[in-house]
Amino acid sequence: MNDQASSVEDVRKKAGLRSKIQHQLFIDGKFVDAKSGETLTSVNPHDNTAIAEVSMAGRADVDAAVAAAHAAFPAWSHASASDRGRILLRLADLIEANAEELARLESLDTGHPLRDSRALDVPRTALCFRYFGGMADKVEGTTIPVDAGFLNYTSREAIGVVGQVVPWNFPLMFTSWKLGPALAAGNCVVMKPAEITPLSSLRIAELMTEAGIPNGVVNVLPGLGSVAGQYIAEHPHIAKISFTGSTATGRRIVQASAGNLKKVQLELGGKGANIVFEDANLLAAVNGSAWAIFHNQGQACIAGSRLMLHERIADEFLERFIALAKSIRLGNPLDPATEMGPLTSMLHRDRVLGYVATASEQGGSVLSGGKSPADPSLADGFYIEPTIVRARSFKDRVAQEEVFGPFVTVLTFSSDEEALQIANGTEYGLGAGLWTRDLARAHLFARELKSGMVWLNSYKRVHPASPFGGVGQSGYGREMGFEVMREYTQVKSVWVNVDAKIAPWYAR
Ligand code: TAP
Repeated sequence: MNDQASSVEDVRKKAGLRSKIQHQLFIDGKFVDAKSGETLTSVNPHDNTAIAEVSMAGRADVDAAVAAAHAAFPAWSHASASDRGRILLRLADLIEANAEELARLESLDTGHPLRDSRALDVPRTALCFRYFGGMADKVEGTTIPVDAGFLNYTSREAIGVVGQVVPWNFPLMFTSWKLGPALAAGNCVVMKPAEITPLSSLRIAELMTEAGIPNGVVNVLPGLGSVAGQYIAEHPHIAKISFTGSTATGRRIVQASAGNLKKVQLELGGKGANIVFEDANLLAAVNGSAWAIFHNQGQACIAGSRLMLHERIADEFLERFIALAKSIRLGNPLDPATEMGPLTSMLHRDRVLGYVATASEQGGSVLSGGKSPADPSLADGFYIEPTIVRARSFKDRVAQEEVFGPFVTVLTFSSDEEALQIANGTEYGLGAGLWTRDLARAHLFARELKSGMVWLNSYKRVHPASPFGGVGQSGYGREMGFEVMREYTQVKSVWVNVDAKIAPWYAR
């Protein structure tokens, strides 16, 4: 880390933040130090300086949070659903009232350009809490026609204490994706943000208190995945875990959860196929494809990281696409003119650069980027130029593995059959998209793509009302919409003998 590290107060002022940067664990409605006293350093990815020393949760802190959540559960789960909803609606209003602060904090901690944090992360976070605030009293049971004389009805009940592990790529937005539905359904939560990006989740905890969330209902524990995260997955008194992150860690979570047969929901990696056909509107496709991969420096599970071009338009498309990539403005995330910031950690920047070498080793060619920018003002940050690599085969590692950076792998095809074979030729199945004017082809691909989400003539659209999740090695379960309410509730079936005529089974 750079030695120019200054005090958290200096950092706060320099970033234009009015409120204190919260850096302790949030347990039972209070901000507290970790029992061990240990901390981890949150780093500004723009210049590798320290932002804050953040308390680091250990197993004893997880135990304390689980106990607080259990104590809060009976009252929270039995509260009127509209009262729970009202707190989430108030939180959405508070997020909007503090929008600029939250946007700056998120940009400081993650490297998201401020224009993205302002236009996307913060509004989407408020939208998500508002959607699930409205959802709280819309979760209904059913009545089921069974044997004569019986009334059979179902109700959806909260599961209990749920564990949530949030990744570092969209920490603010994913905090709302996880907390919104869990709380609307009446669960209590023990959440671990990623060790490198804990600050916006802690600020949300603070705003939740202001919105009126009872103590213990939400607990936020920054800490290491291998310690606090692993223990949340193992914990015998946590009934469900919702995880977003890599497929490798997802497998570890499943193993750890087996001890008490936790319900598991996994949103894992992806290798999105973004297919441009010969009849596409090229201008729209070039712009949409750049957004698909370069937004958030490509650190998105649904990134369009395989750019598949029909061979007839490939040259013209690439000429325009490369020109656009080269024109993207890299810079300090807190500068509103910046269009691409740094990657979120040094380790991850190095991991992504490693894939440039991998591409060349397998006979691929770098068409643009592939290195850190020459600009000396960015030299201490974790920047990579928008990178376009042409692979030799769709079986090459850069066409199969999730790179998770501003790194797109170009592949070409000559027929619809070949396009489908390439698109479905990975272990992942999260998001995919296509650009075409042919309606029948568009819907045929929508049906045949092995993917949880498909975008036609657009890419990477998300909304709290629309189910989000994958198939294959991209995980199981769905976030968002009515679907996610099934994930955070369990069904009870109640039988009532109204006037059933039951002949005695043991007639005497
Ligand atoms: P992961 O290790 O999967 O990290 C994601 C989250 O899981 C973090 O909060 C992490 O905590 C936590 N975690 C790590 N080990 C854990 C364990 N044993 N039990 C419970 N939680 C655990 O990802 P990474 O190493 O940061 O990134 C590696 C690759 O994963 C990326 O290159 C990318 O391909 C993929 N990734 C995908 C996503 C999405 S949205 N699907 C998000 C992030 C990364 P700590 O960070 O505190 O260790």
